[in-house]
Amino acid sequence: MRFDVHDVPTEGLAESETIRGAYDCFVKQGYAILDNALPGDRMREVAAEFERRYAHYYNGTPAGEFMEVGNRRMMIPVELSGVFNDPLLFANPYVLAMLKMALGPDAVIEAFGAFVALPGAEKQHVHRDGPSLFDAGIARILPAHALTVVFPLIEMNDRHGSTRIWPGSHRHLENDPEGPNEAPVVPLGSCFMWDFRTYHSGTANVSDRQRPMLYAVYSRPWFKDSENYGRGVQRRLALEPGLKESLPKETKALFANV
Ligand SMILES: O=C(O)CCC(=O)C(=O)O
Repeated sequence: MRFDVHDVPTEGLAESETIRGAYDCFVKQGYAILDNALPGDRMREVAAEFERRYAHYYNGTPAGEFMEVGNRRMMIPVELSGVFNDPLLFANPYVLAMLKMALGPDAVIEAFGAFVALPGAEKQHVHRDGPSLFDAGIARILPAHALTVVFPLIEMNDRHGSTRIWPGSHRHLENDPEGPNEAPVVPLGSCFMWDFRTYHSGTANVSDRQRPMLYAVYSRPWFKDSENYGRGVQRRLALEPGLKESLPKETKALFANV
């Protein structure tokens, strides 16, 4: 389900009906889409800078810190500097309000980077971002311990590809790939968030353009994603020197583990 936050004032978000509705959807369906969480124009600037800074990863032979996450798909670190050093991205007020509800007041940022699906990328394997915390039935009724938020840098659609999601699958121990699923259209300025346990998969990119999207992972403060970063290929977070110190108290708290 999607929630348009365009006219939602950023004060008192914990009481906002829209944010409460999005949180309810996140708890029950394991995902939510927030439309107009950022100005589309701002995201176009970010997308242009992304191309300038990171196109060398996918033009020619990829080199540097990256992980292959499927056929013609990669995950790369994005340094929070320049245009990426923008609290609208890593501490978006709407996302922050959802985080506090889903992960508690001490939620931290765990990782930041980008997924890129190159032209011709086939559909990705269905996966969740990490295993259950416990190998027991209780795992599926627990509240979230981590979540992923993506910000498309090109519209997610059936040509560029999108992220197919299996609503409610965070409450299942195994996923039924034939079960109800959807691959939403997500424009620039919207963000798509899912519980770490929710099954999902990037769909094929049948266009001739690469499809980058920024991702941010947030978690409860005691959680460390050793599944995706344990191999030590890629940094989870790369910050411009002095970034943390420059932030106001509430935002700085997101970086408590850095
Ligand atoms: O490319 C996508 O839409 C999803 C990527 C993803 O979930 C992953 O690589 O873990």
